[in-house]
Order: sequence, then C-alpha cells, then structure tokens
Amino acid sequence: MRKLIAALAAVAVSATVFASAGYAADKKLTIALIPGLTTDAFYISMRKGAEAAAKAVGVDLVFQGAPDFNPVLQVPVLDAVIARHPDAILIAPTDKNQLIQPLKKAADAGITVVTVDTFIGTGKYQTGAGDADFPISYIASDNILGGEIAARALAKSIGDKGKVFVSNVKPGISTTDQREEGFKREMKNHPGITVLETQFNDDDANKAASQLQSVLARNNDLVGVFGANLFSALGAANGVKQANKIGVVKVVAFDAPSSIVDNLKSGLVDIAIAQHPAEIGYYGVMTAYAHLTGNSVPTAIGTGFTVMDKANIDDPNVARFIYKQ
Ligand code: T6T
Repeated sequence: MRKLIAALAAVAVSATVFASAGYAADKKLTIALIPGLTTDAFYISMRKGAEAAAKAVGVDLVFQGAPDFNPVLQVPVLDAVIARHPDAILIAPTDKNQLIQPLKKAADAGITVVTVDTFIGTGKYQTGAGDADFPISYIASDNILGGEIAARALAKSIGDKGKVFVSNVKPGISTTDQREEGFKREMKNHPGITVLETQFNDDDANKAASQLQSVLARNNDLVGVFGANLFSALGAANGVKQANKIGVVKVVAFDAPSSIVDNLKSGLVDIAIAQHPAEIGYYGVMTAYAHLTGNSVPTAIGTGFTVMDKANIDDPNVARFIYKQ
C-alpha cells in the first residue's frame, strides 16, 4: 500500500511538472535556431548539431537568420520568429545589450529562450538579478579561456617578445569581447610582449586584411596577430600574405573553416583554435527539449576546443572539428 501511495505521488508530481511546463505529450514541439549570421561555417556546423538532436528527440527545427552579424538585421528576424510562436528559441545574440528587450518579448510570449554561442547581459541566467536573466540556459565555448589559449600560443611562437595586436569584430559581442579579455589578461604574464591597440573590422575580412597592413606600416617590427573570430583571422592572415610577411608575422586564429587546413600547412597560420559549434547546437536543442518536457536543466553548459596546428591537422580526431560548409 505504501508503495502504491508513493507511486501515485510520483505520478502526481510529474503531472504537475508537465502542466507547469505547458507540455502536452501529443504535440510536436518546434524549436527555432537564430544564428549570428546564416553564411558563417561556424553557425552552419551549429545547425548540423541542432538538426541531429532535433531528429533524435522528434522535434521540428526551424533555422532562420540574417545575412550579416548585426543586431539591426537580427532583431527583425527574431520578431518574425516570435510571430510564428515556436516552443523555444535558440539564439546567438549579436549584441549583449541590444538584444535584451527584443528577447524579453519572446519570453513574455511564453517562448523558452536559450542563448547559444553568445549571451545577453552578463550571461548569468535565472539568478533573479538584472533585466537579462530570463533565458533558461547559455551554451557556448569558454571564450575567456579561448583568449588565454590564443595568447599562450602566440607568445610561444614569437619567443615571448615583440609587438602584437588583436583583430576583433566590434565591442559589445560577448564572445569576442571575452576572447580579447582573456588574451590581454594572459599577456600580462609575458612582459616582453607589447599588445598594440585592437583593430575592429565589423566582421569584414577585407577590412581586417587592410588593417593588418596599416598596423604593419606603423610598426615594421610587428611579430604577431590574434584573429579573434573566423573573419578577423581570415582577414589578418590574408593581410600578412599580401604584405609578404608569412612566418615573420605569426597568426593565431580563432575558429576553423575548411581553408584552415591549407593555411596551417603553408605556415600562414600557426595555430587555430577550433570551437565545437555542432556540440553547441546539439546541447542547445537538448536543453530546450528537456526544459519543455518538464526536466530541470543547467543554466550554463560549456563546450570544448580543439587546438590545431601543422603537426596534428591530418589526425582524423582533430580534422573532424573543421567546420562544415
Ligand atoms: O567565432 C564565431 C562565434 O563564436 C562568434 O560569436 C562570432 O563569430 C563566429 O561566428 C565566427 O565567424
């Protein structure tokens, strides 16, 4: 009898949880993924991971985004997605502050919000503090650590001395801000290295290439650059090539598009720090699904890195983290 009461109580508890999460077992859930931009191999890989998870748990996945990494373009996409009222939105917010109010509209409409790759506010969710803690979870790389790894790699390849700079996107993006923070923090441990002023390229590789050449024109003793995301790194590397400085100006790249293989092999790029975007997409969908079906979820999930260089890039266990097109 006692066992029966316990079993009934368990049923009652789970029924309450499902009711509070608004879950109806017969309804097919829809999860929308809004990337930072649609044509970036990083988000294309993230989409593949999200699709794998959606297939595994039987939810519909919608992928909708803007052609550029820009809050002015992302907010209308978000509004259109909110109007379709999916059960959850996974989003890589393109600005820490400018996406808070637009996303609040989704949460107020009863849509579960998870941020992937980037965060809003401080990135600390479900704390009851501030106006941006409403997303249920943040799934991403540890970007401060990534910046530190980049700094250590660059310091090593330049023999711990000389002038370097960070090629970055623009201030206000959580990921790239944190990479720069981690990079500069670690460089404090390398007194022989001077970190010049950061150059912001608006996610435009051509701009990053010409900025590299301008920095070089002002500092002919430049020895290194950290490209803080895919387009910054690609552009900085191209700038080094155009200036005929391969091997003289060392390049540490964040992200790993398919072109990274040739760049590592030719010595144009010394180190590439690959994120695991497919993991981010996979756990993003799984987290939303768990929440929507009445389970508790962690408020943050950290995904890994793979550090690539000339010596390991042919290893299949490394090469599998090259981003998909
Ligand atoms: O580095 C990634 C992503 O983590 C960042 O938030 C924005 O840029 C990328 O998408 C690469 O282009």
